[in-house]
Amino acid sequence: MTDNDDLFGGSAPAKRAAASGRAASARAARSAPQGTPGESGYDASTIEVLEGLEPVRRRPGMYIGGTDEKALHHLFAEVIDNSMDEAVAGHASFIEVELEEGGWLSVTDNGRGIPVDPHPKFPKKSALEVIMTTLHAGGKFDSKVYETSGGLHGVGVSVVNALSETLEVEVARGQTLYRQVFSRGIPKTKLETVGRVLNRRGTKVRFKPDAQIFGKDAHFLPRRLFKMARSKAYLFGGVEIRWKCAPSLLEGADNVPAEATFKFPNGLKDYLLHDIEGKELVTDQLFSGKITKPGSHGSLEWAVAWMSQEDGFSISYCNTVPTPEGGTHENGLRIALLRALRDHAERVGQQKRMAAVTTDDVMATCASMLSVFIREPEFQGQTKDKLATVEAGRIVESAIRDTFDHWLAASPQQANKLLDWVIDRAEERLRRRQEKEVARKTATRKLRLPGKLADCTNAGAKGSELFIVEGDSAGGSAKQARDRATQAVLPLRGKILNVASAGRDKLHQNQQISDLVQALGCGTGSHYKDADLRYEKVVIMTDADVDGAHIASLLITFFYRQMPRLIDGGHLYLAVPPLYRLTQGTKSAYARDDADRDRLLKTVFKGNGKVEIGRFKGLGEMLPAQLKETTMDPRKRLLLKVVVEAEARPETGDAVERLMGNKPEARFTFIQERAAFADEAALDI
Ligand code: 28G
Repeated sequence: MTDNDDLFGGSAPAKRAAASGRAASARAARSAPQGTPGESGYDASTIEVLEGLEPVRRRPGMYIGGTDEKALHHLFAEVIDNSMDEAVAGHASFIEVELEEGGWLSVTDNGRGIPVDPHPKFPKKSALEVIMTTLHAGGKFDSKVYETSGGLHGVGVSVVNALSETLEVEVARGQTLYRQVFSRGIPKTKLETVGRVLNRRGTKVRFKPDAQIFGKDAHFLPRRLFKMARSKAYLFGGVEIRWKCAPSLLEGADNVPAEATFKFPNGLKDYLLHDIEGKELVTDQLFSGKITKPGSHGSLEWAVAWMSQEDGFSISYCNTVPTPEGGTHENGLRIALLRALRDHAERVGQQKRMAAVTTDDVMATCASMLSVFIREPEFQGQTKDKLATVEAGRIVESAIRDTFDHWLAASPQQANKLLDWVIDRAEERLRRRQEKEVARKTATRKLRLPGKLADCTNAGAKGSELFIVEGDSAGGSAKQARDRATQAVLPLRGKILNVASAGRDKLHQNQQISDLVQALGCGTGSHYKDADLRYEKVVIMTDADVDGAHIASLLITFFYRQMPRLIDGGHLYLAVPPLYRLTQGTKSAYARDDADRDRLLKTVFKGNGKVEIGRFKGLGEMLPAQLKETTMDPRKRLLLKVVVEAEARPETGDAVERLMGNKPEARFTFIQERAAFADEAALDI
């Protein structure tokens, strides 16, 4: 709201008051010059006149949070809160609320009555008129009394006046009845003396909200008013609330009587018992209490119960105004309950199990009600529904901790039941968190699959295949050619790292290798787990040329060194893509190498005219349909299984080291020894 200070005219205190409610106006006014107190202890000069009501009508939302149903009912809260102030201060014992036909609502208290003596600065105006027609002029500056003020609450009855089509005030004071009528904040009559009254005192405000502001269909809801009124009686045991509602308005409103009287000397305890009626409890006794400090500073009342089948709730109030967002007082309660339970756990040797318990565990199934009375409360939050006064937290915490200590000590059986209950809640929470973590880990493991992997949709390893493909373009063809359900494709760019000559660090830093390891899911080296392998077959699919052969040998080396059991398990295969396509008229066939080509020429295509021979430069050159037909389709393809034969085992390790290891001399020797066998085709580049 402070951002909008410039929207308000008037003095600096006026701006401040407008920004933060009546508490601010009270502070501003306390430093104003004091007049001579009159016989009632009140002098109209203590009222600092702030400003007129035009801003309220212009921007109602700034004062009551909107113009919706909630805002409408806020008018009632504002009026009844003024009566509650009078009651809590000990000057009123009852409050009457009446909803009439035609949308009129009236609130009456038997307090001292709003002062009617003339205002010194405006001798023609009464204090009442000033209170009713100026913003924030209604502060009670005597700091011995409560104020409901704060945030949107306590904006003052003048706001209600400004937003009412008509508002009538009656004041019975000094055995005289006074009356004044306003319309949209403007006096319609002077303050009139109606006559003498002998057994009436206090204030009555009767008003009809302005349809221009709230809309012509807006109306008070009996059920809502009824509950608001009743809660006030629970919150202050010293007040009686009388409810009356025109029966014609009660059609459809279930459980709202036309007339009722509320007085709850047991206050919040009764409130909570009413709220949790029929619910199964952990301990058969409530934990409730009330601390009233003389001088009415820092009083509090609370009632707490633990339910065994229900989620908990916390309802709190400050000066009988609801604080649905909690705040310092609620935090004080939570901490007090936890700390007292900790102390108890220590006494019974359960501190270890108790260590994990948090306030959330304590409150999880706890039904709590807390009401504090403090002077000049401060509120925060968007809707000013949260108590911010730090002192309130301290008062609540120390008071409740002490009393809860006693409560626990007085009934060890109950105390232990409760202790077990909260510890169970904490353990359950930890268990749930762990389950969630495991679930998330599984999820992220899935998510951490390399981006280039086109995984198959079948979940299990059984029947699924991973094609490791050379190059992105071949990868693209393979992705189109595959059977999505069972075949996954991982394209690798260029030559992969030679694991036989690279150090461990390099191995772990290599993106291609780590993509491959992640896609397989089975781990490497001593961490290899066959059960975690995500595919039944791992197929190396490279071009049918020397580069392809090199890449294949690098991959086989990787598997041999890092996942020998994958090879032993018979999971590793080489795809055999064709090198040639032979066509003769409508007849066509594929040949995987020169020998195959010659064989086909001599058999299938023998004699019948010219045979066209096409040579694939790489897998990427093949149409997806061709790739599927020749290399990937399980019904037509040829796969070579990579095996290390038992009798060749010792030499294999040796050969891999010699050919792929980091000693070029060894490789050179090998090549020299075999040079005679090297066939020209193999050197064809
Ligand atoms: C019926 C609907 C709402 C109220 C009172 C009583 C006094 C009061 C209200 O005084 C001005 C300025 C600072 C104290 C207080 C009367 C003291 C002596 C009151 C209400 C006075 C406001 N005599 N009852 N305002 N302050 N009931 N009910 O509004 O010094 S408002």
